[in-house]
Order: sequence, then C-alpha cells, then structure tokens
Amino acid sequence: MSQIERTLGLIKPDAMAQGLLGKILDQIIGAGFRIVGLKLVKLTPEQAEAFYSVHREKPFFRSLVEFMTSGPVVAFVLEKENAVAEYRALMGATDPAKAAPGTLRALFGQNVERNAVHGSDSPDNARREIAFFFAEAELLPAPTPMVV
Ligand code: IDP
Ligand code: MG
Repeated sequence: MSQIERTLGLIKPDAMAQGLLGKILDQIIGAGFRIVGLKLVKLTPEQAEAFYSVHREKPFFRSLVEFMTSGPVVAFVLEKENAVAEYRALMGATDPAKAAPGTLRALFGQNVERNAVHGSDSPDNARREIAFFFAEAELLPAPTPMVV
C-alpha cells in the first residue's frame, strides 16, 4: 500500500495577482488533497534566495528571486497518498507550454518562470520546504483512526 505523504505547495505571485487563489485551491481540494496548513506570505529577497538556493548558479536565479518577491504568495501543506508525486502531476511540467492539458500550470501559468504554482519534488525536499514555511504547531495533526 502506498504511503500517506505531505508536500509543500505555493501559489506564486503571478497567480495571486490574477485573483486565481480560489480557483487553484478548488482544483487541489477537488483532486482529493487534504490541506493541513495554509498561510499568506510576502517573501523577503533573503527568504526567496534560501528557498531556491539549489538554483543559485542558474541564469534565471536573479529574475526568479525578483518574481517570487514581487507580491504575496500562499503557502500550503497537502496530505494524500503519494502527495509529492500526485501534486507534481496535478501541477504539470515547469513550462506551461509543455504542461499536460488540464494541469494547474497549463491552465494558469504564463511562461516558464511565471508558472503559477510550486510543489516539492521529493519527500526529503518536502520535509525541508514544509519546515521552511511552517512550525509543527501550525499544521493539523494526522487524522486519528476511529477507535470503536
Ligand atoms: P519546478 O518548479 O517545476 O520544480 P525548477 O526547475 O525547480 O522547476 O525551477 C524552479 C522555478 O524556477 C520554476 O518553477 C520557475 O518559476 C523557474 N524557472 C525554471 N526554469 C526556468 C527557466 O528556464 N527560465 C526562467 N525561470 C525558470
Ligand atoms: Mg523544483
């Protein structure tokens, strides 16, 4: 049986500026994810640099940090079986032009940088990214099985 996992997602400044918060959360909930943490954040340049530190040497790094600090983002933690891979599948490919039809990036992304949403790419990175945005006390506990 597959594992109940958690993953970290962001609604990026482009999608927030277009008023897409509700539509994107609606798709996520409709796809069967349980939201166990949620907050509105305006990232500082230092926070955006730290969050995307694996891309520090990429040519798009400065532009990415500028974009990610250009307005508020919504950060959330999702729970589901195979949440990391399932949410990556719901988001679609990094470049909205290459993302499968019906995915969040195909529906709501503008280009390879302004692509509406973020999702952790591995369970280890999910743990790191969840801790980046949330204290344990800000997350719902895992559902307790009912005792009869
Ligand atoms: P991912 O978000 O699908 O995991 P990554 O390769 O980890 O993609 O890149 C992180 C973010 O950096 C992307 O979501 C996008 O906003 C931006 N990005 C990635 N590749 C490019 C590029 O070639 N040009 C401009 N921005 C990019
Ligand atoms: Mg990535």
